[in-house]
Amino acid sequence: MNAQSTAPTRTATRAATASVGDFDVTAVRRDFPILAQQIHGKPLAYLDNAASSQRPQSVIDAISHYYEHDHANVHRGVHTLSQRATDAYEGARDVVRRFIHAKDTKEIIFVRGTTEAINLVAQSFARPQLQPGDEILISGLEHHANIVPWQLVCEQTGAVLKVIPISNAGEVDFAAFETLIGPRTKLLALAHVSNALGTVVPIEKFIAVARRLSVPVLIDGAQAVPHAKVDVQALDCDFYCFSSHKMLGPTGMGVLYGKQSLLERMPPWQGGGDMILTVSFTKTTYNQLPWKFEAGTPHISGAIGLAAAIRYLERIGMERIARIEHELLEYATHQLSALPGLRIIGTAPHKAAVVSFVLDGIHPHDIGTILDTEGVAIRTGHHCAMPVMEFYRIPATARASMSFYNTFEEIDRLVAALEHTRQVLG
Ligand code: 7TS
Repeated sequence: MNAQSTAPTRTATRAATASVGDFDVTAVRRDFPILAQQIHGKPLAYLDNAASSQRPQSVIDAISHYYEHDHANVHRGVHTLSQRATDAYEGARDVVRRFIHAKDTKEIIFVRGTTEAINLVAQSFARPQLQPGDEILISGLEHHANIVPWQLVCEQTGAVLKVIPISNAGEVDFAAFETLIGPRTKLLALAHVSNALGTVVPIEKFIAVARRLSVPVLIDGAQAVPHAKVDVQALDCDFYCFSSHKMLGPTGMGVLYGKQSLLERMPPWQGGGDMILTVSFTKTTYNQLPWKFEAGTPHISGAIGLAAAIRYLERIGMERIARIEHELLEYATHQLSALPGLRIIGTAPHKAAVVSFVLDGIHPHDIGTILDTEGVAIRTGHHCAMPVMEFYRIPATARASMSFYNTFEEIDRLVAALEHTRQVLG
């Protein structure tokens, strides 16, 4: 009821915000062919962007163009196609470098995704230096990708995993952090943005403390890079990881940024072709950065697609994206809060466009299934953040996550579909 009574005022807001600057959401949506389809006879409302975003035509075209005209293996042949492929692959590295403002392309390692980036740092950076009793510090809102690699390395070395608690609102407890970080802390690994709650962690504050104590810092930026400007030099973190598929690019592609001085000291993680200079049965010498960490034929089309995705994001502008998504978040939070029996999980004042929620008496999986019949795609489950669910003593949440190409109308459809769910199951 409340939602219906507030809808007219929100409609006025919609009209105003649909045109932030010269942003035309209808035109933008035409760039994403997948969005213009019906699911179960209803227009698709894709609100599962935190799991994976969709791709604009320019990304699809860049990948097709590469396979149609330029494909060959990289760093190998003197023939024209191999040189073109190498130029495109290495050119993509520079696009990424510029996008996150790294100093040098040597600091940009192409990997399969955030998960692989974190595992690389755990095994190549942390493992060789960890002694029994040393500590790795993470927070209570991490994705499993920023928990399990540290548990593995702790099992391998006798190091101990320490966890900074979170508050009921879903914020990382800074005071607790200050008491937990200490002389035995060998690495601080924090999410920039929580995928399950949407919390934007004020990592600058945490990094400043770690810097004072000379503790290296890894940031899991999987949910941050697609939604706001990230400057790794300004942040002054040691490692920063993200995935292409959450930022309009292809799957199977991601980035590990690392400070050159640290990457130089780290041993290779995987061995094989491309990461060596010379190989003999008695002695092998390793390639320079960044190739030292890229064993085997890389995901060439993935890098090219990622570069195209970055160009698209830059054309729209990261500041504008952040503003639009903030409007969507505010609207969704307002409208969903008005639904009787709905509780939002994660209420930090500073959030990305993620709204996790539970509905009284209805399992999130049932919500997801009914919403799908209405054409509304959300994610339900533990979001690979089981400790977060445990903290709130719930098995799962329903999660709507927005991108700049979403509309206020789609949020209205989410709300209407939830009303319908309550009528069917409540
Ligand atoms: N870190 C965070 C904060 C994430 O949200 C994810 C994926 C990962 C790491 C792992 O990224 P990957 O590309 O290596 O798989 N998050 C989600 C999600 O929220 N729903 O599906 C995947």
